[in-house]
Amino acid sequence: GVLMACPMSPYLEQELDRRYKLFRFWNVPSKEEFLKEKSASIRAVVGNATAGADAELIDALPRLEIVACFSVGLDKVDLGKCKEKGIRVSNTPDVLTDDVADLAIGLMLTTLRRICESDQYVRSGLWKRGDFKLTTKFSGKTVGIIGMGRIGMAIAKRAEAFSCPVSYYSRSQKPDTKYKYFPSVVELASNCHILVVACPLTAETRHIINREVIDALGPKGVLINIGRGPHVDEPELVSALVEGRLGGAGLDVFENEPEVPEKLFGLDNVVLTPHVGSGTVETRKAMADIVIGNLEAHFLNKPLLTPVLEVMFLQLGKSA
Ligand code: 8YV
Repeated sequence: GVLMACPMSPYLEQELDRRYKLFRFWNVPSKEEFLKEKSASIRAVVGNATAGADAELIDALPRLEIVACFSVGLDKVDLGKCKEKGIRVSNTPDVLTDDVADLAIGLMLTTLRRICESDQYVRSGLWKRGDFKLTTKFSGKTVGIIGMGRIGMAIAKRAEAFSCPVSYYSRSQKPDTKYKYFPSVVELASNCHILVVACPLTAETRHIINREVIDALGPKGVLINIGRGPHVDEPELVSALVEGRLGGAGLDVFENEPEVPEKLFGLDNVVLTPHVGSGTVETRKAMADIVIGNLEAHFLNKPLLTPVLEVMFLQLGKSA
């Protein structure tokens, strides 16, 4: 059997239903009862950015062999536990990179050019009473990126097309990029106009955007978050925006989704989207096909299409 942790894709559900005994974890009347009865028949968990496989779930599933994520982010999977128990893990990299980078640029444009607010201006008839206020130029603004991985690189490439000087912070300097490296987030924030969070969520990157970073970005600075909500100390962000200590924000992710701090709703220098970075028909289909491909490969004893742990341990110079 395959256990899907939460709803994520009707197409994926349909395809998994055709191939396996699919259990929908969100539909079971009692998770405890379900695990008592069915745990021995579950060999795979399908997770995403909302729910995955934490230590408790992994321990409750003695026959678990693979956690196949319908996401590139793995923060809902206890990777240490999976490694310890020899459970394979896969994600959906690459196919979503363009969409997430597109949305990051879209948030920059909509925040600086106030596109949502000006759309409202037209719809409400206010245009008839006078022209919309002037906004802020995007082209040429300095863009600082936290995390120069696949998504960070794709954002950088796009920002370059808008003549934006790009700099970045990551754990280590990338030998193969021409972008300026800053060894700390505060230095990066002090030296850019638009700061983008594009790194994985880990214990080290939790609240990587804190009061000090927000102050370094300053009243003309704009924060873009297409990573994870917990990258940001949200109450600090909200008070900085409310008090005008930060210029604006374009946010696709939040600390406690789908809850969004209501104080943000009244701010016109903020653009809010409901975690839709990868949310296109094309990309969600491609992500689902990768999940299916990984499960099929696994049950045929073949190498996974997009393995996670194997790759991580190779990078660390260890064997999987
Ligand atoms: C999804 C994501 O929103 O890839 C990620 O890390 O956050 C997303 O693509 C989510 O997993 C869709 O269910």
